[in-house]
Amino acid sequence: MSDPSKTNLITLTRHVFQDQVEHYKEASGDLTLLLTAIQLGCKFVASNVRKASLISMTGLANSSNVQGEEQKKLDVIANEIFVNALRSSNKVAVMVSEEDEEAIFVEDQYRGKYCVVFDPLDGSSNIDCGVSIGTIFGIYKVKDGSTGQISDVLRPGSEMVAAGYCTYGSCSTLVMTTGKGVNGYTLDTEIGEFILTHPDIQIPSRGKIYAVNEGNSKYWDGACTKYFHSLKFPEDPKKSPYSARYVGSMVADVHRTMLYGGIFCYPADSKSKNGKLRILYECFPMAFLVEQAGGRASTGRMRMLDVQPETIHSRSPIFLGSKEDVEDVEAYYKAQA
Ligand code: AHM
Ligand code: MG
Repeated sequence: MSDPSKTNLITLTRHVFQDQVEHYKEASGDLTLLLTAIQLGCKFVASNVRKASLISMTGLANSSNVQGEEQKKLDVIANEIFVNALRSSNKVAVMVSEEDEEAIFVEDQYRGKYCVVFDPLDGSSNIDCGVSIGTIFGIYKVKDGSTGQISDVLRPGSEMVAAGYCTYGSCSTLVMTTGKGVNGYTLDTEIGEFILTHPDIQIPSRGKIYAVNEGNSKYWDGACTKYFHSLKFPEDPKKSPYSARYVGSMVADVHRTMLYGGIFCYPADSKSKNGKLRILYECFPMAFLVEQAGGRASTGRMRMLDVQPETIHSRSPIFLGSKEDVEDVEAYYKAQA
C-alpha cells in the first residue's frame, strides 16, 4: 500500500469545499468556485512572474496608475488576468483593484453575489530583481437586496467573508481564511494545484523580528521613534535586541511574520500622513488573516478591521503580527495621545 499522504492530496479546492459543507451544511459551492478563479489568477501570474525576464516582461508599461505610480508590464498583465478570471467566474458583482481608479461593476449577465478587492501584484519595486512579490485579496458578500454598489465594498474589514495572499518567491504559497482559521497551500507546479502544506497557521504571541522601512525614521512621530528604539535597545539588560528584516514586499514581510512571529509596520509619518498602504486591498486582508491566526492588527490607535474606509483607495498606518508586539506599539501611541 502506498503512502496515503502522497496519493490523497488535500488541494485548496477540496479543503475549502469540505470546510463549507461542514460549517454551512448546504454550501452552494459559490465561494469555492470564486476561489477557483482566484487560484487560476495566482497560477497564471506565478507563471508570468517566473519567466518575466526571459520574455521581456520586466520594465515599465509606459503608463501610470491612479496613485500616479509608474506601472510595470507585469502589474498591468496581472491586473488583466485577475479581472478576466473574476468576471468570468460569474460569482462577482464588484471588483476593486489597486490598478484601476474606479471600481468595476460586472455586467448583468456575469454578475454574482461577491465583491473582490485586490492588489494583483504587490511589491512591484521588487519585480525586476526577482525578489518575492505577491497578490493580496479580500472578499465581501453584497448586502441583502443589493446587486452590487460601491457601498458593498466601502465597509469595515470585519465584514469580509474571506481574504488571502499568494507569494511569488522561491515557491508560491496561497494563504487564506474564510473566517475559521488560516491555512497555507503551496503550488505544486508539476500538477498545477495548490496543496495544503501549512494547516492552521498560528502566529507566536511574541516574536523577535521587526519589519519597517527604517529609511523613513527621520519622518516618524515620537511614539514610533520610541517604540523602534525600545526594540533595538531593550531596557532590560537580559533581553536581546530584535532582528530587523524588511523585504519591501508586504506579502513577503507579512508571510514571514505569520510563520515566525514579530511585527510588520508601515506607520504614518510627516511625509505620508496616512501611511502608504491601502486599506481595502492591503491592510484589511492582512489584518483579517493575522487576527484569524491569533495575532493582532492595528492602526496604532484602533483595531485595523474596525476602520471605515472613505474611498476605495484610502490609506492607513498599520502594525500587525504577534499580539504582544502589536500591543506594545499601541501602548506607545496611547502614551503619546
Ligand atoms: P505597491 O502596491 O506599489 O507595490 O506598494 C506597496 C508596497 C508593499 O508591498 C510594501 O510593504 C511597501 O510598498 C514598501 O514601501 P516602501 O518602499 O516605502 O518601504
Ligand atoms: Mg500594493
